[in-house]
Order: sequence, then C-alpha cells, then structure tokens
Amino acid sequence: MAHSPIRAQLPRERDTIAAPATPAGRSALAVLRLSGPDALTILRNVFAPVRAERPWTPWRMRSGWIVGECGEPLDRALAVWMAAPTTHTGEDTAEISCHGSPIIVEKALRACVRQGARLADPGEFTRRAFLNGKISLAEAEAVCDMITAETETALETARRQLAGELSVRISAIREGALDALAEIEAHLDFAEEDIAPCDFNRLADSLDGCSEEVDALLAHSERGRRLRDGARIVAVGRVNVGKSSIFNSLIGMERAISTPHPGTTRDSIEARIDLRGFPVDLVDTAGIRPAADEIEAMGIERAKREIERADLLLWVIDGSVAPNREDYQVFRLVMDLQGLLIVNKSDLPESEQTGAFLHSIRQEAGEGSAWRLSPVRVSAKTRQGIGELEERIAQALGGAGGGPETSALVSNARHAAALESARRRLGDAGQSLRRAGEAELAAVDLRGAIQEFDGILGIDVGDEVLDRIFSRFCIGK
Ligand SMILES: Nc1nc2c(ncn2[C@@H]2O[C@H](COP(=O)(O)OP(=O)(O)OP(=O)(O)O)[C@@H](O)[C@H]2O)c(=O)[nH]1
Ligand SMILES: [Mg+2]
Repeated sequence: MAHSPIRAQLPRERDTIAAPATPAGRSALAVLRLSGPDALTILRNVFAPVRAERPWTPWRMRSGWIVGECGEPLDRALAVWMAAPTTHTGEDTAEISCHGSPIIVEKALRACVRQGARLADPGEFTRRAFLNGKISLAEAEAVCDMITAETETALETARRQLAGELSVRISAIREGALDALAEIEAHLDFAEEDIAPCDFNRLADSLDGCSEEVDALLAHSERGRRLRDGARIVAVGRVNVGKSSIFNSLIGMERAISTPHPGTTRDSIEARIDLRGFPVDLVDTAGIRPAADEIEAMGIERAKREIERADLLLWVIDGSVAPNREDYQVFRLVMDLQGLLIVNKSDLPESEQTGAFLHSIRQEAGEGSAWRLSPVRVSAKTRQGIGELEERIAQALGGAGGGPETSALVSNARHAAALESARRRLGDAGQSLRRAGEAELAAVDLRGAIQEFDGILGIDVGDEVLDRIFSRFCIGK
C-alpha cells in the first residue's frame, strides 16, 4: 500500500479517516465512510460519477463507479459528500454505498488509503463528533450502547441518552452547582468589600436540591446497568424439584431435558433470553445431592461454581413433598447470596412440612437477607405463577415492571461512579456551608462535584479517558 504524504504530516485529529460502516461479510449493500478535510478530494479520486460534467453538490447522492487503486472500475455505486460543519463528525464527510462484497469493500478502502486517507481507529468517527462539539461524551457513549443493545429496553435507554436526555439533566444540575460556586467565590474574594452578605443556608438548600436531582438519576442506575450489561441467573436446588422445567418455562422452549428421574441434569445448560427487557443468561444446573457417580459429581461441582458466579439465584424446592436435608444443604450454599426462593409444583397439594421448612429458612436467614422475602409459588407444569416469577426477577434486577419510560438513564458504570462521587461532594459542600465560615472548604468540594459532572459531559477530559471509552467501539463508528 502506498504511503501517503498527507498521512505523514498531519496530526491525527486533522487527517482524513476511512472505514467501512457496515459489518464484514456479504450483504446486499455496504457503506464506506470518509471524514476529514480531504473527504471530497479523496472521493473525487476514487469515485467517477456517471454524469462527470456535473459539479459535486453537498448532500446530493450521485451514481457512478468506484475506481480501484490502479484506476480500474470496481463497482457501480452511489456516493454522497456532506460539507462541514453540519455533519455527524463536524468535518467534511463522504459515504459510498456499494455492493456488499467484502472484496469490493476492501479494494475501495485501499483506493481511499492510496488517495491519502488513514484507516480509522475504533470509534474514531464518534470521537471526532465529540471533539468537534457535535455530541457530548455521554451521547457518544450512547452510540456504542445502541449498537450493542441486546433488548428493546436497552436500546430505548441508549436512544434516550443519545437524544441527550442525560446530558441535559446533568448540565442543569451542574449549572446549579456553578451558580452556588460563583456566589461563594464572590464572597471569598470580596469579603472585605461592601457587597450583600452571602446567605449560606440558602446556598446549602440549593445544593440539597442538586443532590436530590443526582439521587433521582442514581435511583434507577442499577436497573440501567442491568438493562445494558444483563445478568446471570442460575437455577439451583436438589434433584427432581423442577429446575429444568422452570428453566424451560422461562426460556419458552424445551431446551433442558426434564424427566421423573432424579439426577437428570448432569451439566450446566445456558440460554440467553430477554426477560422483561433485561438481557439475561439463564443457567440450569445439576441437582445437588451426594453424587451417585463421577459424572454427577462433576456436574454438582459445576453447579456450585455457577452459584458463585450468579448475579441472582433461583433456588427451587418441590412444594408437594416434604423438604429433606438436601434442601437444607442447598440453603447452606446460597444463604449469603442474592436470590429468589421458588416453591414449584403448586398444581399438586402442598406438603404439610413445606410451611415449617419455609418458616425455618426465614428464621435462619439473617437480617436483610433475600431469603426472608416471600417465596414465589409456581407450577412449571401448568405455567401458573411463571408471569409473577418473571416480575419478581425483574424487580430483583432493579425496579419493578417499569417500561423504558422509567428514568433508567444512567446505565453506564462510569457515569454512576461519577454521580456517586458528585453527590458525596455536594453533600459535604452543603455541610460546610451550614457550619458557615467554611466557605473555602465548600468551594473545594463544589469544584470537585462540578469536575465529576464535566467528566460525564466530556468537558476537559483527558485523552486517556477518551481512549478507554472509544476503544470499546467498533471500527467505522
Ligand atoms: N406436577 C408437577 N410436576 C412437575 C413440575 N415441574 C416439574 N415437574 C416434574 O418433576 C420431574 C422433575 O423435573 P425436572 O425439571 O427434570 O427437575 P430437575 O430439578 O431439573 O431435576 P434434576 O435435573 O434431576 O435435578 C419431572 O417429571 C417433571 O415433569 C410441576 O410444576 N408440577
Ligand atoms: Mg434438571
């Protein structure tokens, strides 16, 4: 490949980048993108419009031929160029829609590189959009989340973030904090002079207001995180209680073998499902009991490992028979973890001992333990209670049945951590103000809180943070 002179001279942020915007592999169409000051020049050199005599007009699609590195025609295609600054990246941009053959895409890309383009890094188009002030950092991150969203709800959360809802709310809180900081600094700078005294209590009240806004955003952040990153949910219990049957009911197909023979499931089985908007990895495991043979023993070992990895356990007991010591053995394994207790086979009369067992579990589970909550009664056979089980799982993952309209805007761990820290510092600033006299301390904390908001919005963030964020993107985004 020819080494381009343009590439050697320009700083990375100002050269022209190129990449396919569509995934590798065969498809009806593929799109190639260019962004940077030479987008039009390069486009002119790699694309020959059918009506060559006409000038290039921005935003007007043209039909023509892509021309390869050696001037050979590659593909009949459509091309458009868009003029800075009102483009996605804020730079001159060009797009070529060609036929979706990996060979055509590769050759067209080579032709662009020969003409002076550089292959884009992952996320570089979006990074430029951010650096050129087209989108905030939170919005840029939402682009990545949109592409990787696995459920409709996750997509909706990312879409709202892309629309700027989170940025707008955080900017408003930041403004409030900035106003307070300005007043405190004026007081500190001009304390000697004859200006109106600063009402610290009023300022502290307004900071409380900011903290509450942050709280409201954080209240749904766990839900947001789960919507984005999903959860691993593992069904456990002794043999024959109906774990595999419940697993099948939840995934909506007969995936795991279920038979009346205790010890049917020998290996862990996993399925990815959309559970009320949460991308969930659901795992069925071997029943826990003293193993009958080596294979079963290995299966039980795997089940125990799965218990440790789970975000949420579904501990299943059979309500129609008397619980036994194996059920207690399972309880010992799960007692300190998060989960839901499921009493299965509710289509059959409940054993007289089940109530006593549930009572003893509630007694033994510590204060605040998940196992103190009421169990869910289901019948995997008739599907009775499965809807309620799904609802309880969704609740456990962070918030009841709310649809995408609930304000689960904070889905990103980076944002959540910054908001937690901002809330702490706003609180500290408020306290310092109430103790009057400590205006300087309050100013330090307020500046810290504002810095956290800046970090989310992308004001004054360093390259290191940007590298970390944009490296998660795919090339061409
Ligand atoms: N009546 C009734 N039978 C059920 C129900 N759920 C499961 N069963 C039956 O209970 C037996 C065991 O079900 P499985 O789903 O294989 O139980 P498991 O916990 O996965 O068992 P192992 O894999 O052996 O540990 C099967 O005969 C199922 O048909 C239920 O809700 N009601
Ligand atoms: Mg099973």
